Amino acid sequence: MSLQRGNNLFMRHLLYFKNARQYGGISRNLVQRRGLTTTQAKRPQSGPSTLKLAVLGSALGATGGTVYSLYMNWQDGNSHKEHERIKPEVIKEFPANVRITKRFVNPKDTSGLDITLFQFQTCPFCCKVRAFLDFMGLSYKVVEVDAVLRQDIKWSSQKKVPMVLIRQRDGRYVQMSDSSAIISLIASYLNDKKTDVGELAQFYPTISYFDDNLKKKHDIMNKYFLMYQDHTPKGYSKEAEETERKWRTWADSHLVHLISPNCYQSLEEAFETFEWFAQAGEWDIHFPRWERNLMVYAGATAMWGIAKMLKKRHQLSDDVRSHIYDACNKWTKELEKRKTKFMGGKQPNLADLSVFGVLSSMEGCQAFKDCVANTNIGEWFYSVKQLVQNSRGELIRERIEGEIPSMLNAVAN
Ligand SMILES: N[C@@H](CCC(=O)N[C@@H](CS)C(=O)NCC(=O)O)C(=O)O
Repeated sequence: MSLQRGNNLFMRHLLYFKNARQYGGISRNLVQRRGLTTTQAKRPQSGPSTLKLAVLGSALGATGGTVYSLYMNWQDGNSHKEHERIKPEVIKEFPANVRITKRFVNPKDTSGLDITLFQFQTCPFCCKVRAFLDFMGLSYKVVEVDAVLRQDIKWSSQKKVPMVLIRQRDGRYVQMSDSSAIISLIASYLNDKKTDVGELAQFYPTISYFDDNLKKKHDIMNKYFLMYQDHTPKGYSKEAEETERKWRTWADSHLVHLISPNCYQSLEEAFETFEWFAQAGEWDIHFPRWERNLMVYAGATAMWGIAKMLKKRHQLSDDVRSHIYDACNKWTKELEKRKTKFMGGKQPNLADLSVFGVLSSMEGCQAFKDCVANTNIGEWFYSVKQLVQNSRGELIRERIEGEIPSMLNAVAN
């Protein structure tokens, strides 16, 4: 769009320049300013003065055009002020009283990154981020946030998870929200470690806009774009980049909206789902009993209600399973068409990791079991899972004393 706007300005500039020469408007003013009469000006001119006038006219035309362009640019440059554009937050010190619940430590991680992920274990957006961090073999800390009370993100103005704090070179921490922006930021850094992660984060500001219903919304700019600058990875084609972006967008704009209506379609399924969340999120050991139960009962009831609303919003029929089966089939058909194991070819790319992450959020739910039984998603899903697990760091639980219940070890795998 900016390119088009630039072209328009260029055309306007050219037209102005052309008009000034053709109709002599500027030249006439110049003549008057220099104290000549119009009669004098109209006198037949000898060769050199006509040329001089033409040159002066052209110069003024060009200057006028440039000033006009600059004015238009200045106006365009200010138009964004109708909306906000907020840079990522940078905080001086790691927030006090934040409870790190676990760490993944990979001795092979040479990124030098110090990442803390604030998450809900089974939130599809958080699962996406973890799938990416694990696949990349990164070490990171996890703060399991209580979905109801959210004590561990009280310090933050940003109330959604996933959110990360990443240590910059100057020792401060840059805060990034939105699963796709987090993935793009870290992937950009891994591609070119020379640029500080805090500097790269500036490419992902939050902007506000108005949706179709004139409701003010916020989003992160460039969230599906990697900032390669001068270091585009070898063998990367425009087509591959675009395909990756397309399916990453699909994971966020379509696939993810099928999760809640499927996992909470009845109150019974909602409780079952939350019991799986409690198990996967290790709520029994991270939170007191009352808090764990509050999360299960309040969460399941709330989500059962919310899922009905979401079903309507995303125009899903009562047969919600059919929509998620369609989505799984769409994905596997695309792989068949491409004749590749993964969307990234022989290895998963960010689209594979995003789709895998979203689906893994419901791995313990009936909805996922039904997807595996009724579509071909299983083969691809378990291949990605294997690779993600193979490159994941070692799990170290921070706040657990005594023996870890065996069921939790099973969940970690
Ligand atoms: N677009 C965001 C969505 C994040 C999001 O909606 N997270 C949910 C958890 S699954 C949340 O924190 N909701 C709390 C709230 O909306 O207050 C992303 O990709 O990270």
